[in-house]
Amino acid sequence: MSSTDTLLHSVVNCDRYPLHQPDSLAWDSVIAGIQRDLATDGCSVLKDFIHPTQLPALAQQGQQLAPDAYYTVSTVNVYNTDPNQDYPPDHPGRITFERGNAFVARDRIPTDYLISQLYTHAHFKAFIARCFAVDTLYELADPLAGLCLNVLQTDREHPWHFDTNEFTVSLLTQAADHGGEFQFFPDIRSPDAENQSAVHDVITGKTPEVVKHLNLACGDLQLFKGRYALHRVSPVKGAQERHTAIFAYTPVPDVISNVERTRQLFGRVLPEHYAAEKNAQRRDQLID
Ligand SMILES: O=C(O)CCC(=O)C(=O)O
Ligand SMILES: [Fe+2]
Repeated sequence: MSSTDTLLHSVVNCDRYPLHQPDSLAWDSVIAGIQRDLATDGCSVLKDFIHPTQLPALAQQGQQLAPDAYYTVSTVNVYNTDPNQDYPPDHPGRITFERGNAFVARDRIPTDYLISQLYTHAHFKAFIARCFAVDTLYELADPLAGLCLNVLQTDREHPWHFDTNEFTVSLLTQAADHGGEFQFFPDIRSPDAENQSAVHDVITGKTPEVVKHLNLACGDLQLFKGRYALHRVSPVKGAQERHTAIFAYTPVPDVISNVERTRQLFGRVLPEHYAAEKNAQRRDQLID
């Protein structure tokens, strides 16, 4: 077994998810199931993805990182745009929430931590790419985003929003005692249609029956189309923080987040962000 396979076997539950055998029949069959979930639900949960022997280390490394998160409570709308701009009266962009989750940036996460090893592993990236039916997925070139730990303390929530990134991959490293539930409405918008009235109804609680709920455990991996699904994490209750590793990949290389968003999420901006802003191009016309 090569050293990269040994690493994979020690971190991932390879009996169930044969990442070490790309293009094998077993690999294809697991991926076919995930693609079916993504097509029907916009989301797939890979239960027990992490090898059971690693769960204590996974949680403990998250606890070690959490104090390094950028803690701030901000007023946001679903699009993470300025809610005071000129939106029409019933536009969901006018509705605001308190965003209280905190991110640990990539440059604070040691490269030998489990989540770093996974994020950068060639077999993991190839597997995730195939799940989302793209040829290649790249790590962000962003020194802060790309790999983050999302920390939700007691009474904090990550309110309704869309992601900037099309593909979202997350791993629960510590569940809350109560609350902290992931909720979503898949494919509520598409690159050609915002579907604002449905968004408005979900975020104002008029249509609770259309919202899906996930029951995640430590070590479950979640694949998700977060640019088109409206989603949130409900308020955490009880003393234990909720932690998730967020792995962001893109189908094109060299992606770096914009200056404003970087400042909002991490409370700091690096020279790479300013440099990238000069060459920024939009890939769709969605609000954001
Ligand atoms: O922590 C989670 O489960 C979801 C995080 C999320 O939606 C995000 O980081 O955009
Ligand atoms: Fe999100």
